[in-house]
Amino acid sequence: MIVVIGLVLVTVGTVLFHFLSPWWWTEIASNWGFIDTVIQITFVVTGIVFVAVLLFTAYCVHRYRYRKDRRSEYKPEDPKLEWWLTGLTSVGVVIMLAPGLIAWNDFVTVPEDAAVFEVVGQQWNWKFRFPGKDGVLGTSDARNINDDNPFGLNVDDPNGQDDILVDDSELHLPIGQPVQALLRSIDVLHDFYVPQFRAKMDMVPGMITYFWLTPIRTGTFDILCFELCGIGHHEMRGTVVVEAPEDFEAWLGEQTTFAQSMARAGNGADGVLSLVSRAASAETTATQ
Ligand SMILES: [Cu+2]
Repeated sequence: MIVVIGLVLVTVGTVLFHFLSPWWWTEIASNWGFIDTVIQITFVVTGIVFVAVLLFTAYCVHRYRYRKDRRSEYKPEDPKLEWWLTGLTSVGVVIMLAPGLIAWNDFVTVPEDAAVFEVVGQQWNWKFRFPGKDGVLGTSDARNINDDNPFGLNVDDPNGQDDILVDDSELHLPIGQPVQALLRSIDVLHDFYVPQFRAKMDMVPGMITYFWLTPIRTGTFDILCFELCGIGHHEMRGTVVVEAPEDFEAWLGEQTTFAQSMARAGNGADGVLSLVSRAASAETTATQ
């Protein structure tokens, strides 16, 4: 009897905890409400199975408890019951998987009016790039990466000259505008994740992955790396500020373009000085 009461208590306790728990999702800040719905459908299906299995076990423990005058019956197969179980399990699996396929299809089908920006992941920080006035991101190559060109843009690609470089872990996005995030890693696997957006995607060296979203709530949200990427993984964090379009434009206007950053690095006393100091530090490293 103790076992029966224990099983019933675990069932009731778990269901109550699910509904009364103070730990629920953060408030959603993107158009991906359907992804929450998909997870809730999974909760319902697995919840029903969980409750049914535990209560059935409790029932059996009680109903078929040991009695001296009773013997168990040997019944290795029951085709009718097996058909029922196979059928119900299939229905449950389809209910859980089908909405996910729809959500995934939406997630990777980028609307035509989506603006584009790039996220670059690197042990252990984030960088962002927006196309300039031409609306086109310049091409890049990991082999171009150096201190003056941390994004590895192709110097002679005209599309890249006006690209806006954000060499900082704070990203800004305008509210209400669909955006496509192009994701690039320049060392190991990372994963760009903003919990409030309900959106994340792996970043794989040598390839460009993507997803899209429309921010629907202003605020400042955490960006997390969601793929264990080395000893500093836990501190690979950033922030995304969702704000009014005019505030976003103002912020964008304060950033440096690729042409400006190259001009700064290559010309003038500043450029020469940085070259000298780099040569000096190379020497120190060599003599160490
Ligand atoms: Cu990472």
